[in-house]
Amino acid sequence: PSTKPNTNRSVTEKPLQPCQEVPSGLVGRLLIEFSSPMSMERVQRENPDVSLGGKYTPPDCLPRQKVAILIPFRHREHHLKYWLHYLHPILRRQKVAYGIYIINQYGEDTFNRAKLLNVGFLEALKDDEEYDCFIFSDVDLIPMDDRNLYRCYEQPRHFAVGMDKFGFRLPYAGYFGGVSGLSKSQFLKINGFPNEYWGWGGEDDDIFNRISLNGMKVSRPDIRIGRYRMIKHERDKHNEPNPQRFTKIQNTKMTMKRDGISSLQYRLVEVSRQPMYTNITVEIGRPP
Ligand code: UDH
Repeated sequence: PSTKPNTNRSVTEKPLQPCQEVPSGLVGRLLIEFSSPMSMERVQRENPDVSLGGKYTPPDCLPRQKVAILIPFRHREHHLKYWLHYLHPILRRQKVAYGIYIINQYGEDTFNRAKLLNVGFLEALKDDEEYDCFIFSDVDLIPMDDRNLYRCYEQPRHFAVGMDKFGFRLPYAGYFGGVSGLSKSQFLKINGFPNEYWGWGGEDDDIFNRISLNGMKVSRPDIRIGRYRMIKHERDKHNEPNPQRFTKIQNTKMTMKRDGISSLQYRLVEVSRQPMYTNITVEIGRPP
């Protein structure tokens, strides 16, 4: 008979237990900086347990949720490297089962953050129908504390409560920008995000309105824990402030029924699985 040790987990080990509500390996406050150069090779080297497409599952416990992290994107490769460098290790310590999806707007027409995120919701579910939690993150926002747990909650979650550019304070009570998260059912209850906000601004307020109008309430981490660093940048081309945003957010109650995930139209250009993320390039049209 063989004397080799039995390495088959199912024979030698107890079945996996559910992951702890608050994981034990968290470190708390983190040092986040963007001055040392970053490369995708380094990110790959330091995250060997992330599998193709930017997927990860904790090896030592059963995760309670499956989280798709969706990032609206165009021409921000430099920011993406830092985001992946910081977030993969944080999410691993948080014992999250996750996949990272970059939703890349094709062409040079006006940017549309919320429509890209709607696309991300459907495309992530096409990739893996088991996702039950969706976290929407700007590519330039890094959490400064790993106790800010990237998962879904009883109520829609706003994670980015204290950004450095706002003096680590919530800029206004109804702010829902930067990083947010909704369960699949919360997202569907509000008919997803609006598709009709072209250019910068307003779409996050519209989402906040959708949540309130549907009888839900935003939940947030403690201000001391929900701190973020933003990578400094100039305004992008083709993402000018949208002058219609002030009137549009007055009309969410009327528009949300027809404008949302139910009315989403787009043309998928390419899905490409990179080692640290899945890239989804999509044509979403242009403002009328
Ligand atoms: N995004 C892109 N490419 C673009 C535009 C936006 O990837 O061309 C994504 C990216 O994930 C970004 C998010 O959309 O983090 C939000 O866009 P933003 O970073 O432009 O919005 P923010 O409010 O900045 O952070 C507005 C411009 C501030 C200029 C300040 C000059 N000092």
